Formats: sequence, C-alpha cells, structure tokens
Amino acid sequence: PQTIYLKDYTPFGFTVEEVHLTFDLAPSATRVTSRIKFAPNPDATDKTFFLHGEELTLRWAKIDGETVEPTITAEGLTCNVPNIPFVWESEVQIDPAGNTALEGLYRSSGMYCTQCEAEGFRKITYYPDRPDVMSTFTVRINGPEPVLLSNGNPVASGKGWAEWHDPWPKPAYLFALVAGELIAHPGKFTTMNGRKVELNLYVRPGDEHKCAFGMQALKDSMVWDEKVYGREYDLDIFNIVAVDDFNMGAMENKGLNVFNSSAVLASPETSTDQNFERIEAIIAHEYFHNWTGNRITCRDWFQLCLKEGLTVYRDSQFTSDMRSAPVKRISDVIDLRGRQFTEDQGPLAHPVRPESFQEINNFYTATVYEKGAEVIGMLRTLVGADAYSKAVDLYFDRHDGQACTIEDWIQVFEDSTGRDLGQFKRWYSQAGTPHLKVTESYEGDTYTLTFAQHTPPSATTPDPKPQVIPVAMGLLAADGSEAMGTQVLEITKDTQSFSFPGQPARPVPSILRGFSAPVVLDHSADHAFLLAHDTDPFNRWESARALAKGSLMATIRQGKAPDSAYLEGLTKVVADDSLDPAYRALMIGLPAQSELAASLHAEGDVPDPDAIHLAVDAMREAQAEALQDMLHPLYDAHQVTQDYVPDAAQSGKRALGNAMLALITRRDGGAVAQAQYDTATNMTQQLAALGFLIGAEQGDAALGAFEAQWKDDRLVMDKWFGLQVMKAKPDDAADTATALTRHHDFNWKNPNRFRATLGALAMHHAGFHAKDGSGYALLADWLIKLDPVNPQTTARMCSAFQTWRRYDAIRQTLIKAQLERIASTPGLSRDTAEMIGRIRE
Ligand code: DPP
Ligand code: ZN
Repeated sequence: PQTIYLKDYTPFGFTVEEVHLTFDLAPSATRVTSRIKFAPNPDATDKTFFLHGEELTLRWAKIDGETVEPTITAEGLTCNVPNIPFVWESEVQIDPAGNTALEGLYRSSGMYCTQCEAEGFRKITYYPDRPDVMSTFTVRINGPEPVLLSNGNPVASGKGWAEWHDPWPKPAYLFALVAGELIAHPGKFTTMNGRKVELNLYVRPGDEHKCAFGMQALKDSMVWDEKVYGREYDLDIFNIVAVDDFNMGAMENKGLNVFNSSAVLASPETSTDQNFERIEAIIAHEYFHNWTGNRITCRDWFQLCLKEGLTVYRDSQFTSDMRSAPVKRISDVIDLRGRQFTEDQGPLAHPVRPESFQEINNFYTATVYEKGAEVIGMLRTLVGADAYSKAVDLYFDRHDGQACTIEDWIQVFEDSTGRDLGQFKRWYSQAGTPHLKVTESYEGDTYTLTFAQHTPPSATTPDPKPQVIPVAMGLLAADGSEAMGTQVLEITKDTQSFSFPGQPARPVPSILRGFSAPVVLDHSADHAFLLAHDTDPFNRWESARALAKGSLMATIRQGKAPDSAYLEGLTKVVADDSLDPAYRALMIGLPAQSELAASLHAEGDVPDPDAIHLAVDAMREAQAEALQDMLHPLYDAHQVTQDYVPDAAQSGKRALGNAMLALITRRDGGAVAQAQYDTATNMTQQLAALGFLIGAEQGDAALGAFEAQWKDDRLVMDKWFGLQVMKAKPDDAADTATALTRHHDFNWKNPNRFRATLGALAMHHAGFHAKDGSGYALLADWLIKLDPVNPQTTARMCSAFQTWRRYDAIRQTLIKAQLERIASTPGLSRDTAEMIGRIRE
C-alpha cells in the first residue's frame, strides 16, 4: 500500500464551481447522476484530471454534453479535459445494500444513510474527494421513502422526490443523504440575529420517546456557541438522524448530522447518567463543527486536529459550563491517560498532526482528538482567555470559507498577540508525552522549583526537542492556607528554575493545577497533605490518585498492605458533605489496571495482570473496610427521591450512592443491590445494581430478568452484552465473551454490538491478558472475521494489541502469533494491514 506524506501536498488542478447530484434510490442498484462545473485552478501546476471513485459502475460520462471514455482504475478515473471551464456529467450505479463497510451510501435497518468522512464520497460518485475542493451542492433524491434528506435547505419536494440546496461551499466529506421511514421530533430555534431555524431529530418508529433530551442538548449548544464564541447557525433547518449501524459516534455533515443511535437516543428508563452526559457532549461537538470544521475546514487530512482538537476543546468547555468544571476536567484526564498516553507509549505513537499515513481512518485517534484539545487548552492558558477569544475571532474572520492548516491557526495567535509560537508548534509535530521532573530547594526565605523535561523518543519522533509547557502552580503554607495563589510558569528549556522569594517558611507546592499540560509529572510531593488541603480540586483528586497508585504499586511489587495514609485521607474527603458528591465519587476511583501495567513497565518491571488484578481487589476491600461506618449512611443520604433528571446534581448523588453500593455489596452479598435492582425506575440505578450483582449469587437471575425486560431494545441490550464481559472473573472473560458471541442476538455486523462484546474483552485487562492466550485468540478470530465486512471497525480494535511489548515473554509470544495470523490473512484490508504492521514494528 501507498504511504501519503504531508510534505507532498499539492492543490487540485481544478476548482469546482457547482455540484448537482440526482439519486434514484434502489437498495441494490442506486443510480447517481452528477453534473459538476469544473474550471482550471490558477494556483495549481499539476493539471491532471483525476476523480476518485471506488466500487462504482460507470454507465456513461460526458464533457460539455459530449460522451467521453475515461481511463478507469480501482481508485478512480482520468480523462482528457479542456483547459477552460467545462461541465462534467456522469452516471454511476452503486449497491447500498451490499455495503457492509458503512462508508459511502449504505442501508441500516431499512433506511439509506451515508458516511463520507474521511474518504467515503468516492464510493458514491466520481469526484475530487479531498477536503480542499469545496463547492455548493444541489441534490435531488428520487425514491418511495417518505423522508428524503440531504444537506442545506429544502428547495422543493413532491411525492417520491425531494430537492435540497446547500449554499455553503463544502468538501465532499460533509455530504450526506438519508432516506427512510422516519419520524421527526421537531423543535424551533431563533438565532441571535433573528434567523428562525427548524430543528428535527429523525428516528425510527418506536424511538420517538428517546428524542427530547437530544433536542434540548442541541438548543443548549446553539445558545452556548452564540454566547461564548459568537457563532450563529447559518441555514433554515438543522436535522439530526439516528442510525443503528455506524462506525463512529456521529458525523457533522452540513445541516444533516448523522448519529450513531447510541450517541443521541436517550430516555431515563434506557440510558444511564453517563449516557446522557456523553450524548449532550456529542450533540454539542457535532453542532460546534458547523464553524470549526465546516465553515472553516481542513486543507488535507493531516490537518484533522485543526477541526477535531478545537472542537473537542469547545465541547469540553461546554460540558464544564453545563455541569461541573472540576468533574469534567478529572474525567477528561482519566480518559487522556487511559487512551492517549497509551498511544504515545507504544508503537502507534504519532504527532497530533501526523506526517504520513496509509489509511486516514486509522488516525481518528486519541492523540489527534484529545491531545489535540489539550494543545488548544495550553495555548489558551499561555495567552490568556481574552487573547484567546480575540485570536479565535480573527480565525473566523480571516478563514471563513477556506480549507486551512495548523500554520493558519497558529498564525492568528501570533498576529493577534505578537507572540512567537514557533517552539509551541512542536506540540503538533512531536509524538510522545513529556516527562517533567521537579526538584525543590529552600534557602533563606527563597523557595525554588527546578523542572527538567524529557520526552521519550518514538518511531515518528526519534529526537524530541524541548516543548513549551505551561505549569499552573501554587504554594500552600504548613497550615494548609494559600501562601501563593495559582501562577502559570512557562517552561521552554530542558532544565529551568523558578524562585519564589519572601517565603517565611518552607511552602508545599501544588504543581500542574488543573492538569495544565499533558505531561507525566515526576515529583515526590506531599500527597497526603495536598489531599487534605489543596485549594485546586484537580490536584486534590490527583493526590488521592497518586497515593492510591503508590499503594497499589507497593502491593504488586512487595505484597504490601494498602497504605493507611491514603485510606485515612480518602475517608475524610468522602465524609466531607461540603464537597460535590460527583467529586467524592471520583475520589474513590482507582487507576485502571492497564495504567498500573504501563507504570510498572515504564519503571523497568514486567507487569503481571493477575497480580495487578488481585492488588486492585485488595484495595477495594480495604476501601470497604476504611469506609464501612459511612457506607450505609452515605448510600441512604444520596438516594434521589425527586423525578429523574440527568443533570449534574442528581447524577452526582447517584454516582456517590452507587460508589457506596459497590463497597456495600462486598459486605452484604448483594442484598442492598438486589433491593435497588428491584425498585429501580431508571437505567442508572438498574444497571449499577446489575453490575454489582454479577458474580454474586443473584447474578444469573438478575441477568435473566434484565434480558427478558429489555430484549427488544438494542441499545440496552448492548449494555447487557458488555457488562457481562466487564464483570467476568479474569479466567472466565474469554469464555463469557465466547458464549455471548453465540447468543441469538449477537449481530456481529453491528459495530455497537461487536464493540460491546469484543471491545469489552479488550478492555478487561486481566481477562484479555489471561495466561493461556484465550483472550488474544478470541479477539483475533473475530477481527479476521470482521475485516472483510467492516475494515474500519476492525482496524480500530487492533489497537487492543498495541501494548504487547509490556508483557512477559510467554504473553508476547502468544500475542505475536495472533498478530502474525491476522497479518497473513489473504485479502486483509489496507486499514487493518497498516495497523497490524505498525503494532508489530
Ligand atoms: N468528524 C467526526 C467527529 O469527530 C468523526 N467522523 O465528529
Ligand atoms: Zn469531531
């Protein structure tokens, strides 16, 4: 397969002035007629007329009305064209029903839908399928389906047809078409300048009762983007469609967002608090793309972080404003460490802006998205909130309607602040997580902190240079009061010292407040003191994490009993009713077992998944013992008696109540959990109780009851599949997953169900890494089976193997055998081949 490089970018030889598409829908033989006005691009030197096209049957093609005979390959076509503006017309036939890859135009539960990002439009018709080619689109859909949707505004419709026009020039990856028997949940919105917008959430019959929350989230997002970023919606209509078979979470197609039904459908009976929060964030994310992604798009796919990093950053700001900022920050850091740090530590490490790829679908990663968002956050910390807003305004003014690069983005900050951001740009070009070692000294009345930064080299960044690291920090006095409020230090060199004179006594530093940079901090801080006194909620939580982790590592390595300083500190925080219950629930959490494995590996040990599992279990037991007097009182005090609302306040109560229930169940054998299960009126309480019952005596009966109650609800059944694997004992995880794959409802071609079952296995650290290799073999079996059907989802799940070099020789041999088995499968997709190739390196 061909490798594509950022440095080889050249503009397309032609501009597109206008696109007209006509779809004659038929499940196995849809006809797509295109009429496209091209003109020679004065900015381009290469004037080759190449149109992408894959899996298309060309019926005819014309230039200015004259039939032409283009040269066709598996990737597209070339044709001789005039050196003046001309009209290209063609008709192709495609097979939506046979499209299981869920890319291009496909069928899902009887409806038609599309997914074109990144390169799916080329499976719909011949076109320059690259993000820097932007055009207006007019689309006519002919079909018997009652609902026929595309981008932009509706122009006209009649029985069996509809026409849409999108006045905003866009790249083909933002094209969308939906047709089917759908029901609209309508809404209305008036923008800040008085534009009346019709809103619709389209769902399949039967899902009407799951729309209200998504509609409200959309309105909240529209208001927020006006208020915080001054961004107004720009069409007469905004449609969202829920689709059951979808590779990703959702897609920001102009005026017609298509969502994985798991990312939009919600009701108290079927969705957990976490589902509601995620849905709100994804709706916001896709809506915010209208400006950061659609109005201003990416010049090429190497710039993916330009839209994704910024949009993730914006949706995290939104969630912080809607809910609790500290809770959101802590959750984001847990996620970043779990997924992005893992990527940075292994063979899949790549910069936020990669410089080469074979298959762009493999770069929709935690590094591009989440680290990309962290980079924006650092930029804002460095320049300040006001300067950030001015720079972003300039970005919108200067680049509206353009396809841009990271250089354009950085330039608006340089121009509006006068700062030189040359060194800062390394965050976009260097892979790897910087380690920041901190040492302290105190002489006279001067307290000094010295920082030394070091980024481990990786395949794409063999020689990392120092980064610009904004370190938010403060100083505490011995009595716990603030000796110095939060300041931001800018570290730019390998080693750098900062002095704080006028300290009458040695202060205690609180470093990297709010996790102001995505780095690994190496500092032997007084975590017990910080857990008790830090005024920064993030660092207070971080101290609990550090103590828990230190204790777990000592148990794993030396068999030590859980650390009493940690348990005492934890007890005080959990008992503190002045703190948000959601925050206290997070305090009780422990580092992921995979994170412990990573730390052991980084410190030169070979992680033993079973020992890690046992240490975590012992720590949970110790927590139950330390907190035992407050488990029942706190559980009772955090029962919600009002009608269910998925807001931060109620969710926080349920989170703390269920954290107590988890520990109670260790003691009472499941009596309280069973009572909660029996009386639950919402999915949060029902599912939490079910999870605690699995493994207890009542577990099988509860699973049976749950299945009987929810067998007709796909999204709830995904939870049922996933939970059994997650809660399985390490030795049973692979067998549990195997049994579930034989369940009559295991539809492996549905990405949600596949991920719920096999993805859960990959996330079960001790189960996936079972010594006999059963977890590895099972996942490999299914990846080999899925690859010809859905390469994108297969390739994504190969990342389960990315940490293989951490483990012992026996496990490495077992994994390697599976990687080789996958790699040698005949006809392996480009997606999966690239992933396995990188992982094996
Ligand atoms: N662009 C989508 C999103 O991140 C993913 N295809 O919103
Ligand atoms: Zn996005």
